[in-house]
Amino acid sequence: MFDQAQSFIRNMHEELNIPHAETEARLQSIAEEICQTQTYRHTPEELEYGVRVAWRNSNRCIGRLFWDKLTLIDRRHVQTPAEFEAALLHHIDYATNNGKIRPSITVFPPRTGNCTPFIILNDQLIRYTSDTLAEPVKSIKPDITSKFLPIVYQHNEQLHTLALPEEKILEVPLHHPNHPAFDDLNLAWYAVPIISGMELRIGGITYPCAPFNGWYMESEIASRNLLDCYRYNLIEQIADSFGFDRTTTATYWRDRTLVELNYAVYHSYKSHGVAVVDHYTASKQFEKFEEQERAAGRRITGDWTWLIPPISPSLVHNFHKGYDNTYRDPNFYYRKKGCP
Ligand code: HEM
Ligand code: NRG
Repeated sequence: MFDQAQSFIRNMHEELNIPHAETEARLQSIAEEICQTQTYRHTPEELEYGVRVAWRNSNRCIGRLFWDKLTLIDRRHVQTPAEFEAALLHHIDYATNNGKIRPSITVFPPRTGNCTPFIILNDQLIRYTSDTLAEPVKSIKPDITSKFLPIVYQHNEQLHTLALPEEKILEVPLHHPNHPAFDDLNLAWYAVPIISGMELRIGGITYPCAPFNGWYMESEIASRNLLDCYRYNLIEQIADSFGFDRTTTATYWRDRTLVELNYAVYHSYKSHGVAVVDHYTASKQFEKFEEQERAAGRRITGDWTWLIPPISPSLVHNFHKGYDNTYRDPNFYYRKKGCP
């Protein structure tokens, strides 16, 4: 643990131009703390820098230009389910901000030894129910009828559920500026993606519960969530609402549906006052991030297979270059399934 702590503290102090004497003193105090307690506590400044660099190091994320604007909500002191639930609802409120979404992360207590105070089983705080998805949840809590999945979390080996108050969840009705028949499908998506199934690692400390959010890129909803055949699988209904001829592939009805749906999602979020980015702008922002990192003397890492957008990938610069997919800490990792 000390080696990882040392590497984190040295990088941080070098980047922030902290005097050498302070670095040595901090390392000495961490060494003593680890000797006495088998762990150490990040200062609020270390935690803030750590979460921001974890985002900067997220190889699959095209949104990293804004890495140093991430808001940290420090909830390492939370002990009871009531405090935990209040903190989750606060995150939803603070991040949503009536549509002017604030990239934020709430950090709950770290793992110490074998003890994990809180973990969330949902992969995002806000997710829709469906008949099949709702079954396992109903077996735990039969009275759940909400359109959103309850949050299921573990605390002291016990499972708890938190039903989300619907009025707290901002949603965007989907419409197409030129196709009223599309509006009649009455589709909608939630405003804020809040990833809750990943653990955060900083300087040898693991935070198994640290939900974070930014805003959506339009293609996450339009190209993937609504069209993937193993997701909502809506390509035929949506193509029909646009009036495309589905009798032959030669009409390009699938491709045209994908483009028009991305256009509809983007304009629906914009006209509803909810932050969203189109894939072309996101890619330009990522190019700027690459330049910024180069200028700061850092080598950027990335995962090409995730960085290219699932619409017109060859029209953006990412497609035409390679990325080094080495994982550097601080970073976010999937928790092993079934293992706190
Ligand atoms: C993945 C965009 C903010 C960390 C992604 C993906 C997109 C994206 C498009 C790929 C998702 C997929 O294909 O399923 C954005 C945008 C943001 C943003 C537009 C707006 C600010 C953030 C923030 C963090 C973050 C604030 C962390 C503090 C990640 C991570 C992944 C990811 C860890 C990989 C998730 C996984 O492996 O499942 N992001 N992101 N992003 N992003 Fe971001
Ligand atoms: N594709 C997923 C969300 C993954 C992360 N995307 C972001 N993250 N935009 C989906 O729900 O469609 N973020 O922190 O903003």
